[in-house]
Amino acid sequence: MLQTTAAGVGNSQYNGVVPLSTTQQGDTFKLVDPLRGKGGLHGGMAITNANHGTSAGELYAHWSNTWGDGKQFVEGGSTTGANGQTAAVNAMWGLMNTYDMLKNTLGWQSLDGQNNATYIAVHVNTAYDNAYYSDTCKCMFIGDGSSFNNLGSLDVVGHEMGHGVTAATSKLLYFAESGGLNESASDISGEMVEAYARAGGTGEEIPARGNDWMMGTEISKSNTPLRWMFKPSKDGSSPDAWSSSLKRIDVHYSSGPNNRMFFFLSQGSNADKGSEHYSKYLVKEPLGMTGIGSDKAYRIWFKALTTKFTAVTNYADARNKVLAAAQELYGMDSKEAVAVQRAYAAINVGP
Ligand code: ASN
Ligand code: ZN
Repeated sequence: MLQTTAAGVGNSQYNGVVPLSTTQQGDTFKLVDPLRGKGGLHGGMAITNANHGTSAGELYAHWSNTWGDGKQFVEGGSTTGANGQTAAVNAMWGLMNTYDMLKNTLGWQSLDGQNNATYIAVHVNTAYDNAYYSDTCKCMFIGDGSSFNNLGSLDVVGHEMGHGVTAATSKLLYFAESGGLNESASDISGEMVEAYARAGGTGEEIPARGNDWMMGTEISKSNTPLRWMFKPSKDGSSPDAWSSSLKRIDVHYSSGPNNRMFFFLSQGSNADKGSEHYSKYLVKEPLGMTGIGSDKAYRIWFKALTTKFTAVTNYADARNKVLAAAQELYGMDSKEAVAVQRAYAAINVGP
């Protein structure tokens, strides 16, 4: 049967009413976006319904092109209907914005740079409190949450898609320091998606402001993020700076110093951010520095991650390669290259 692209509307849980591209077949609409990514299992970026199983499940199909009620999925259905589509809207909004951010700002197509479509399965398992990327299917799985809200916030989807980019490029091993950098690459991705989407999702630059520099604020039921990029130690487990014991801790904690480096690179290390919520955590570093903004910071980071890092890149190697990327993009003695050195020095890596 003929399939056509149809404009749809979704009621998301965290971002209000959002536009969606859907695929119409007869009088059903699937959450397949043929405008973003080619091929794959579904012929475009798609959201599937695992329906509480652990495999990716069936594509959503529905009689209308209006999706979800914007409320947390509860066992057995959505809060006002029986379809649980809000989780699919959340996931598609994150997926669309990640795709658009990478393409419109960096010219990077899909996760692998080759524009191969990916998809996200929602309602994975029962009351599942996690989300993850699988390099086997090159797709993502998102839980409904139990101690968390639905895990499909912009930063979490951007984080998981970031794992797809890393898996297709440097392949940073998921343990020791390379694992911390892998996790940090995903946290950076999550925050850049958040900033990009909040600014309208169409620009060619990542705005300097707009994201909260905390991972998972919205999915928390107590408004407590999973990670604080500007002050990683606020979680009680992540160090703020590199040390030789970093290689022995969980990758979700050894990501902390690099997250903080990226925050400094983008926003600077001085408490000059007026009323923004993180300003109170910005102490003047020994190497006090001015940020270069998220757009430049992310271009530099992304170039290093995708063209210079290897599977065994550690913090010292990352510092040299991020610096090389800054020098290639902006010049040997550019202020951007100096900012990279200062940002890494501020987390105890390099001179
Ligand atoms: N949500 C986690 C992550 O992407 C899953 C994991 O531990 N790999 O980091
Ligand atoms: Zn991760």
